[in-house]
Amino acid sequence: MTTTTRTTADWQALDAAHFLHPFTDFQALAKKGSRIIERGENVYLWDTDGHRLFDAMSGLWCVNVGYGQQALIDAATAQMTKLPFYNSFFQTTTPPAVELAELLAEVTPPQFKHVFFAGSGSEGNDTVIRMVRRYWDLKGQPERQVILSRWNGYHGSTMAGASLGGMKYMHAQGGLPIPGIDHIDQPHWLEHGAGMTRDEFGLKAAGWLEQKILEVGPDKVAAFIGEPVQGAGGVIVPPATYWPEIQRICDQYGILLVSDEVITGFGRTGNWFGCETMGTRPDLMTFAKGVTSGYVPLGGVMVGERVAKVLIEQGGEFEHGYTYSGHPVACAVALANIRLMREQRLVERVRDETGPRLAAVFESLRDHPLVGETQSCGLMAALQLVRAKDGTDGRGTPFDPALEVGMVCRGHCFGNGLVMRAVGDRMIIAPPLVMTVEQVDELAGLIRLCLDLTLADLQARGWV
Ligand code: PXG
Repeated sequence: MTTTTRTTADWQALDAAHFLHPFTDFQALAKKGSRIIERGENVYLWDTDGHRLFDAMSGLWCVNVGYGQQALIDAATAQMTKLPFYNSFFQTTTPPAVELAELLAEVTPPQFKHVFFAGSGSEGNDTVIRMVRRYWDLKGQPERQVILSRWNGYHGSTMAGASLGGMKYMHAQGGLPIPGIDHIDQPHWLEHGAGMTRDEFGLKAAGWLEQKILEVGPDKVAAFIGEPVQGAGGVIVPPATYWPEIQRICDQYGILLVSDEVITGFGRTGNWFGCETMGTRPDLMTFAKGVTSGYVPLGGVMVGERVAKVLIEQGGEFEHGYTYSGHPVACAVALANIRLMREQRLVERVRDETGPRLAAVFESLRDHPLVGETQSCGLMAALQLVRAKDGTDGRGTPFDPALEVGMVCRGHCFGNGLVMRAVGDRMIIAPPLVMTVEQVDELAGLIRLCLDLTLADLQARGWV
């Protein structure tokens, strides 16, 4: 709790004076003043001016059980009272970390019996690189160093995470990627699939992995990492043919498959993990965000038996770990979060009720003059803003990117009580998994209102 009462302007001035925000143009924000979010309940947020917002981004893809869940609050309080911290180095452990490891083995696919805990998704992916290279060392193939990933994938913001990720603007700052990481194009049909059906394109895009493996040398490639559905890249749902073909290629060349489930894990796609939705059998799986619904930071890597067996039986010491690996408070909150998800059948609700309803809503939005392609998977969805809807394949004519039409739309969303993200001209959502079918309809109404306001605004500017 803060100890002082301040006005919005006070908070903005203090914020600008002292707080360097992530992924932010500091000067531009200081000029404009940040939005101060003060309170949350269920799927709603309130700012310091008392405005209510429908949080269709679940905080930052994480508050899956919604705000104000007493069971998580109680779990944190009880654990902080009993034992706020102890480490898991030096042959020690704590009961919440052990119980969470057991529960994770239960809710993840059957190949996963072990977990390595970290503090975030980025740290989890750092662990992935260390672990993958260690695995191949122990297998007697130390030359297998190269990890392949995709352009416009997102895997975090540490040196390792940003290197695995395919955001060129991130690579441009700080001399990235680090050595031994290489990228292939993303399975984005709108960008690369002209003249092909989605299924044809899915096979072609997976083929880029095989081409890259042959180019690098099959005996040098250690692993392939990808998000089942790209999140930060713009909710890009790959064609159904893509992931099974990726799995086939990884199997053929003996390459480890890593599923980055930081966003898609814990129910987001209508199964516990996105790999189940996409039909892959990953060897490693990064998680964070939804494991605690973001109430406290926790991340980690699920380690499949293929890798775990080698690390355990042939390993000796694995020289890696974080102070907060297995933090007892974070693990206690994760336990409460996963139990709540089970009690409330959240994954089943996304699969059978809210997910299909959201899919129908996004399909119906295609009648709007500004909307080209729409995509959804469970409770994540995207719509592409277009200048004109020519043709029949949903491509339409894009806006000039310099106009930043997505940001115009985003402004109308914030101004009318809706948090919806813009990735270029692609508007994306990932609402809390606790939302009801009625709230999906409420969200649909808000989105349509904001699209109408955006259209009127663009017409007034003469951009459409
Ligand atoms: N992998 C994936 C797939 C992610 O989405 C990370 C790793 C890194 O997690 P940490 O906990 O280190 O942030 C993420 C994080 C956005 C946005 O703009 C997305 C993320 C983080 C910040 C912003 O959509 N995803």
